[in-house]
Amino acid sequence: MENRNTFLIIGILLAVVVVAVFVVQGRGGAPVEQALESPAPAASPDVDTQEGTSGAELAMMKEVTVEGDEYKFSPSSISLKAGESAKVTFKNVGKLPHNLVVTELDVATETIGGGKEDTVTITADEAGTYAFFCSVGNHRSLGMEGNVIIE
Ligand SMILES: [Cu+2]
Repeated sequence: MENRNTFLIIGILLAVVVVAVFVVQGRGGAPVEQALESPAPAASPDVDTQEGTSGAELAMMKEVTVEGDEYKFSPSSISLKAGESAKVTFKNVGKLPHNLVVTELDVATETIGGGKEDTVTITADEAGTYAFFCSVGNHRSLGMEGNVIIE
């Protein structure tokens, strides 16, 4: 009978010691340290995008819009300086198909229907006056012509 009581007391003491060890460990600073070690926010990516040289050149390129209608261009002249390039957007504001052609400068838009547009680049090398016109049917003789004037 005494042996059993002794074992019981030893068992209870062991249990108390185990619980005490758990409590002490639970108070350890480990969780706090982890909180302090949260990763630094990732550096924001460099948003300073570099535009290619071509982008910068396009931005500086002169832009001209020419409207085509039955049977005229507006404006009917495009002025450029020699060595300059221009982005020419041809808008067909009429009902019939039209285009814009500069034979001498080797430039031609697509033939486009009413409401459509097409863009071409004209590079002016030599000074001079170069006719542009619509090559559809007899549109040129009906008035669809103008001049690219390079100075
Ligand atoms: Cu035309």
